[in-house]
Amino acid sequence: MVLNKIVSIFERIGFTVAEEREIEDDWHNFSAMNTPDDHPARDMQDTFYLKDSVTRLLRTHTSSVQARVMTTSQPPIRIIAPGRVYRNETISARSHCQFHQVEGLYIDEKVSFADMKQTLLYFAREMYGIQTEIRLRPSYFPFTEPSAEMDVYWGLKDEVDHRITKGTGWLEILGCGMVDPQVLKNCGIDPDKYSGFAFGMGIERQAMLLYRVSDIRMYFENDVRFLKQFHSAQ
Ligand code: 2NL
Repeated sequence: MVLNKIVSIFERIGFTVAEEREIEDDWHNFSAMNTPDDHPARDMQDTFYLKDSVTRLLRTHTSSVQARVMTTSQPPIRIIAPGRVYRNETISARSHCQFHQVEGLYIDEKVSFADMKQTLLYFAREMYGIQTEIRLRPSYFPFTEPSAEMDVYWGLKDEVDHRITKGTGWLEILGCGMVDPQVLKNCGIDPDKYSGFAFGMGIERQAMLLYRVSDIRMYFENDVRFLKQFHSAQ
């Protein structure tokens, strides 16, 4: 199973799994993560709110898990948070309103961007093969600064490779960055003493790449002819 594979790669380097509720409040999902009140992600169009509620919602990412860990413990923190997340989106071959995500968080004294890059290179090589090359492109997330997206070199062996990499040979697999000092402060961690990195990835997306599944909707239709092709390692 793809999630088990991801989890065991990070467990080998000292990360532990953290799990939490799927129904969250807007503070843990958005405010703690530096997403202001007027941010479009908070809109009803993008987020499922519980009936007659303006504060209770289905979590849109598992950062809320990490917000809970940060507010209840002090560094060193080294966790991965897998779980189901929800977005109020139009369903297509590439995106669904429910999917699974793994986020990671590492906070300690003197954690650097180089630590992040080396950790994610290790992950990419364990996941996609020991020869895998990565590149980091500058990006933006409200909760990290600086932020980046990581691509792996997929190659251009056939027509499908050309299509999924848009002719570049590179494929985006995750987003990452140094935790914004304001996020640490929001959660009661002293940003003058501690720094950290975080990352997030869609699990269905990793599985689509590993097994060359072309349509994310296949995961939720429960067609046994599709599901039978995958056997859990445990
Ligand atoms: C993506 C990008 C990301 C994070 C998630 C995070 C969590 C905490 C603090 C700061 Cl507690 N950041 N999470 C950071 C960068 C990217 O996800 O593309 N996910 C599917």
